[in-house]
Amino acid sequence: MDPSKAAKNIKDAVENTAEKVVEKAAEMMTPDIPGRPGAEPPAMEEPTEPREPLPPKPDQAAPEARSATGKDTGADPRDRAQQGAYLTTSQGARLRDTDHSLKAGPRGPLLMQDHHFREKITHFDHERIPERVVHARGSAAHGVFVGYGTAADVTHAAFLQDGVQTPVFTRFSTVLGSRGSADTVRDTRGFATKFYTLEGTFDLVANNIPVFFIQDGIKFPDVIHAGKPHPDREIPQAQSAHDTFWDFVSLHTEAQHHAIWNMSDRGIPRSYRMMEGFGVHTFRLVNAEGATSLVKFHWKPKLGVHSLTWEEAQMINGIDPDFHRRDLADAIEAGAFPEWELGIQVFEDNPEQEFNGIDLLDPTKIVPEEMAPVQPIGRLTLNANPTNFFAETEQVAFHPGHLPPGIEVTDDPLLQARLFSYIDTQLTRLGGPNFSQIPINRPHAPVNDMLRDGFHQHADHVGVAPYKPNSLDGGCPFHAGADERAFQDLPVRVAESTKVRENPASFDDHFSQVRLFWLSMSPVEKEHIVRAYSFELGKCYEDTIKARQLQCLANIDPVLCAEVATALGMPAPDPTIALIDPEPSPALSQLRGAYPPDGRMIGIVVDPAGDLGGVEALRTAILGAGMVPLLVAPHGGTVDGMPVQRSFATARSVEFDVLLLAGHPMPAPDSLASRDDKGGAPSGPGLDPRVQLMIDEVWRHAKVIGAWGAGVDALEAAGYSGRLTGIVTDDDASAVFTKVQELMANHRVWDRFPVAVS
Ligand code: HDE
Repeated sequence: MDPSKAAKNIKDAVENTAEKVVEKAAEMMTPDIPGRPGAEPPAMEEPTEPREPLPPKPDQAAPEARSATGKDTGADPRDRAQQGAYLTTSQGARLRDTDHSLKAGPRGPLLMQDHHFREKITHFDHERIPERVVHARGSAAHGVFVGYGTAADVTHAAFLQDGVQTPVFTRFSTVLGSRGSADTVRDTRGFATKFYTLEGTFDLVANNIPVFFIQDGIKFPDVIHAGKPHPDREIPQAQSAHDTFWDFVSLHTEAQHHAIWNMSDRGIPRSYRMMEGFGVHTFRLVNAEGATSLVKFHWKPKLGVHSLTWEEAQMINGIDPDFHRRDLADAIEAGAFPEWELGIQVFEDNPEQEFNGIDLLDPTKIVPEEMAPVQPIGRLTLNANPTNFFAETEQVAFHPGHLPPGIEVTDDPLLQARLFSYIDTQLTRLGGPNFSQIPINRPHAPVNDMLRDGFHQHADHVGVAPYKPNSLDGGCPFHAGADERAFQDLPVRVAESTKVRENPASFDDHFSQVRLFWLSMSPVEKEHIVRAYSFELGKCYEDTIKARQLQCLANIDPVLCAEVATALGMPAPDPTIALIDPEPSPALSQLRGAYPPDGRMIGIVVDPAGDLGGVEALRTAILGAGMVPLLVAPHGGTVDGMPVQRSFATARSVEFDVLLLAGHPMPAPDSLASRDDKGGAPSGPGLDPRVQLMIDEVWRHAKVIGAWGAGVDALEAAGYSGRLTGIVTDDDASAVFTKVQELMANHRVWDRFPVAVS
């Protein structure tokens, strides 16, 4: 054939295929499955027609358009992003070419005068800023907080009044890992919310654990240095299962309470959407009459508190290290907006600052909810994903000292230290003192400070007298009194005392509430705690450290100690203190009934060669119920016109909350162990080994399984016949889904496995 004709044929064929692929891709783009990367489906060919930048995706929002001094500019927040159809320099000059540097001839050296090259590379060289020293790994969302008005008797904070809507930005995080570390590690989670109130920004910088490792902020570098990777080899990343961590917590025993929470299922949440949040410290509220109360803040998730299993968490770290980040963004994109109620425990502001013998200034202690119920005061809904991770999630700067009138701090020595640390850290991290002028940090209240100049000053201040008193600027700005809603420093009495470096005696009890936590757990939660300590200490090298921590466990509970000692192959010591049995606090357990399944992932295994009747309707029903159906098939593309989200090669059970079997897929051509390691898994007759593996894993992880039609045969082939706990079979998909939903409300099939510890 004439070579030019051949070339044309090939070109036509490529174009036809390209068109088809694009059409197919557009068809397959169901708007309902979250995860779409752009606002519009991409064209196959590189677009050449100049046009304005694409808009953000519908699920995204940017910080409100405020001036550097908090004024609502009324501008579209997107005006801050890139504009116009043409590529420009940072000075706005249009560019002809960004693909070639300016050279002395096509094969010559680069020319120094190439300002575009220098600007592009220089900027790139400086794209990174220091990551947070702790809580480096995180993800965030925009939302709204609505006050219930129920806090009016204890605080005059305006944003808590009935029906007041306040925009918020919430960032969740792990503590120990670097910015690129995996999400589902065993760790505490940060839960920091910036309320842009009209009386000044309020930052509630909370955790998902109500107590902290240390009582005095001066120990923060110690506990963090112990938890971070070893300084010599810089391993392990984002983990507490190593010698330095257990060395510290077994010596500095006030850390034991926080440590048992980490070893419980709270250390491996299923989702940021399924975590409680705790302000940890006691705060002081003041009402309109000037009366004060002491309070602890709580966030209660609408979806309940749920966790991963340890094996799931470990597998997810490899399979989807962004699991929590993706979960939050996907849920919001799918319209399953995460919600929490903000609540307070209220205590009398007595001179001892204690409640029922519990020192309210000791951040290693809780007040059980049975003693002081959590009273709801407002609702948080996260309803938009950030438009730009760096600009918003990375640059947001929280500070526990950002308080509106009506909320004040106490003398908790940990909180007092935090009041210094958070501004200090931003100086390095965000490059100077003007970080509150970065768009995500701009208050929504008018700012009229006398702070001037500094790196990255965005405000163009007027006047000549940024000092007080002055007459040259007409005396501006003026002090505000209580009538003008000024933040008042309460005249709290500080007892006359001597300067000391010591804790009050009431801080000395390091074990009774750890025991309270242990005794409040259900048997299965106790099993998980035993497993977690056994794993973590089993990863330590030094026997001395294991023995020292076993001594701490003996001071918590003899059964816990004995079980972990057995796992470590070490003797269980006797307690060195008298063990007292406190009244358990059921509120500490995560197993507290049924919750909505919003945003859960449902894997549906289909067999393209089998009967697909009911699958399309099932997908619609799952979406209608606020969950996400993911079709899992032997290959990608489509099955019976339905888009496939996972092939057997790409799927892993840990991505799903529930597994539904709509068919009995025979081993697919790529199920050879040489092509897909998972294909080497043992399997029942005529069943793709990857499907068998998924069934085995969801069974092991106590998740609900549903099957109908040939799916029931697949279950039988896999060895799961009969009425097994948490396996639902019925004649059709909709009957199965109804029963599955009932079971899902409890998160897992808790009674699938017997427990040894009670
Ligand atoms: Fe933090 N903490 N912290 N912390 N913390 C930071 O601030 C610090 C503590 C918490 O998403 C840092 O901007 C000290 C308790 C969250 O941006 C830093 C002490 C609680 C976040 C810092 C504590 C927290 C941080 C690092 C002991 C729960 C992430 C970067 C006195 C109530 C916020 C930054 C975000 C971040 C210091 C103890 C929660 C270094 C010195 C207790 C959720 O300033």
